Amino acid sequence: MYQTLMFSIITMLLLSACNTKEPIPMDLNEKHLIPKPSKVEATGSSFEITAATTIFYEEGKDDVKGMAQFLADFLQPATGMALAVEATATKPAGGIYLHFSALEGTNETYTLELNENLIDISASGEAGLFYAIQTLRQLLPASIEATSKQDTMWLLPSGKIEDSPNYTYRGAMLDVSRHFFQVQDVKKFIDYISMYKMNKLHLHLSDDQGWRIEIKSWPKLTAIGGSTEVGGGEGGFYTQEEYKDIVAYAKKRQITIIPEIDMPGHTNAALAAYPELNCDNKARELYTGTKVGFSTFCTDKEVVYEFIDDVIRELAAMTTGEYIHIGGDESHVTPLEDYIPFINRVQKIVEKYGKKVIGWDEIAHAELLPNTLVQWWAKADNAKKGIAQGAKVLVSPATKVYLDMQYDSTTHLGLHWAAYIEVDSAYIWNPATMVDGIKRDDIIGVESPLWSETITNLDEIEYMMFPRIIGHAEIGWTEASQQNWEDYRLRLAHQKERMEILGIDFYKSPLVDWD
Ligand code: TNX
Repeated sequence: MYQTLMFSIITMLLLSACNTKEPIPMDLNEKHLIPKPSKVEATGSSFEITAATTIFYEEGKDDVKGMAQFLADFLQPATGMALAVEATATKPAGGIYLHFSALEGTNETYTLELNENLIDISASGEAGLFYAIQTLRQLLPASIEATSKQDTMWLLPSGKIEDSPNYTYRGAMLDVSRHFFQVQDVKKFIDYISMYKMNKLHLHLSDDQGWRIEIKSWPKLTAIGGSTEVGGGEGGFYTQEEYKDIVAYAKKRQITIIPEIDMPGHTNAALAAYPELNCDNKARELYTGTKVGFSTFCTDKEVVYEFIDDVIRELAAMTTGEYIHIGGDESHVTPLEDYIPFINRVQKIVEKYGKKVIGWDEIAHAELLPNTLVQWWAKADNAKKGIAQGAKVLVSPATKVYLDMQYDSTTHLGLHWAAYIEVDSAYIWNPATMVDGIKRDDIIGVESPLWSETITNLDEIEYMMFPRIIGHAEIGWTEASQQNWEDYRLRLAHQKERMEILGIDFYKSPLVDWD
């Protein structure tokens, strides 16, 4: 009797020791991360997040504390655990530890070291900590994305990840002019792109069909110019308060908002609101179709520049980033001899308000100010003209990154004037070798625009962006030499469950083995 009792006690002790102490083997290399990190070293064991796990942050560093709290908030819904967030002056023995350290690279560089007791997250800046958290997110079961408590073990494989982005500018663009999208949809878009370590959101705030940002000194821009959209719907606009809220929400996720006011073409909405911006002083009719290239500001009227000065002044005051986008594309009815001095003058207005200029590749016809970026979407020759003037290029070739391009001829949304872009085509290209004369050093980064002539709601946004945008994120982040389609398509398949749990309506390309 005594022996049997002792035996069962010992067995129970051993078993419970196994349960709590013996770590479960896991392989970090099987985690299928996107974007692929610079360096991954697996050590074969695992870390488990439990209710007892504390998230420590480096004492006295508010930025680090903010990220620690962000992580705790992220983990809460699916784990059902409100993890403690605590300051520490020294490296703790166990838990999750976020801190700054001087890493070689930029403030986006991070290292993530996981062993059985500790997850050590270090970066030289807040952005790096945020990206480490996004990686950690992909190391957890996909059910971490759920909005309610899940019954699972929150295990992460052990090892070390050292990671740093290839390009400093990794962005997406949302056209809120052709169809207007509510603040909550823009925030979702921000959530999605920040998951894959993108850091810029370019908002196309004005076009022929709608003016979408409140400008207090020219109120009819939104009252009239914001009152409709493609197809004749009710349109809409962001008040300055709403816009600032978007900027702040994005900033928390390490995303800079780049506002675009497209000019001198793509301006019908403004021309409908204020007759004096037209050469004939006659207000234009509001436009709800999808043609391009028919409108222009009257480039030799002084009131046009007073107007632009006011708009840029108000916009710059709400812009935390360094860039304002001035459009400049498809000004088919602005003679080149008017277009060039116009772009020259508008650049100076942007500079006066302390911001740098981005413009679509046509602006390279003008005299570019130092620091102006040329966004190459159509003509490589324009991009090269910019490079010849010392400008850097933002790479957005319509044939590769335009998210409004259809996947194939059966896609029910989108356009196909540039190409059909299947998931492989969106991934298999290199910005730095696409054409002769545009080299790695000329390029600041990559941006994927989603034009919204045919896109009317968040579901449709998701369907056109996913999964192509994930590939674009990898092109921006990962060294070109580490990119490989066969390897990528396997990793992409593993994003399926995560996208499903997030409620993302994505295109199930036949080129990917989703099951
Ligand atoms: C071209 S891209 C445009 C946009 C359209 C888009 C549709 C660019 C600078 N201009 O005005 O929305 O094609 O794909």
